[in-house]
Amino acid sequence: MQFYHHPLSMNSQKVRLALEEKNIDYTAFRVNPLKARNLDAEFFRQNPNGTLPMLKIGAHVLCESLPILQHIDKLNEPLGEYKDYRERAEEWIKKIDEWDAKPFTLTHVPDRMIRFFGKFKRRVLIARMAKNPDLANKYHSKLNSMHAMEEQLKDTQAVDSNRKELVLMLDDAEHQLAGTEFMAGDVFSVADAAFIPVLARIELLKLSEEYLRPRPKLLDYWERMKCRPSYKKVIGGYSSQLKQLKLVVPSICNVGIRNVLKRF
Ligand SMILES: N[C@@H](CCC(=O)N[C@@H](CS)C(=O)NCC(=O)O)C(=O)O
Repeated sequence: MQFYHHPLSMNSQKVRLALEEKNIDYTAFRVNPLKARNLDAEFFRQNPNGTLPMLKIGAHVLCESLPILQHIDKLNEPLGEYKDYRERAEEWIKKIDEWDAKPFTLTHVPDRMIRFFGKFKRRVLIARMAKNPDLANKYHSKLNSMHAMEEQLKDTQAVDSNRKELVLMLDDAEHQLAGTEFMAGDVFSVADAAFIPVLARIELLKLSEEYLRPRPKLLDYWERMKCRPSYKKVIGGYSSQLKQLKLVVPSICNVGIRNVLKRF
């Protein structure tokens, strides 16, 4: 099983947490979307969305985190007594998947940074289109989806309703955690693997005071989840500012140099 991911990609984190919690053997390949490696023809040909995560099982390729999670959950033993909570866990992973973290994240990232990486990505897409005519349509769709996201970010109502969706999901989680220790019951399930990265994203963006502090059950759950070896391996290892800088600064340098040399 080959797993293509990036440590800061929320959807990759969901899948990797599930793989770790289930003790499944996999080979991990890091693909850096900041350097537009997800747009390399070799990767793009297998996953024309150019998104992470991607899971390869022999010749079979899965490109969306929700079906990947569902697939992983069926392997070996279910997580804990997950069998008893299957329906609730399934509801949660779908609900979490429906919330698009991109607008929320991007509205908390400096504009200059978004413009810097966005301009580079567009140039890479255009260069790839010319070099790989067989993929031109797919690259074009990717350009369109980038454009749609930029428009969404300008639409304050859309951004606000995306934020409200998150608030509702956190309220539901608070309600759930008042009755159970984990998201789908009293044992760790795939619902927790999907939800932990959402909380990690809130913390990464330094928004815990606003979103987590007012929800005591959620806060307690979050502290418990951070003690798990899977969290420490998948997310905790990258949660310090120094580690994040180590991931992001070389990408900024790489993109800056390629912009100057026009190497896309
Ligand atoms: N619906 C997809 C979304 C995947 C997604 O947007 N992944 C982000 C990282 S978390 C990504 O690959 N971004 C780079 C890009 O879209 O170019 C899933 O759940 O797998």
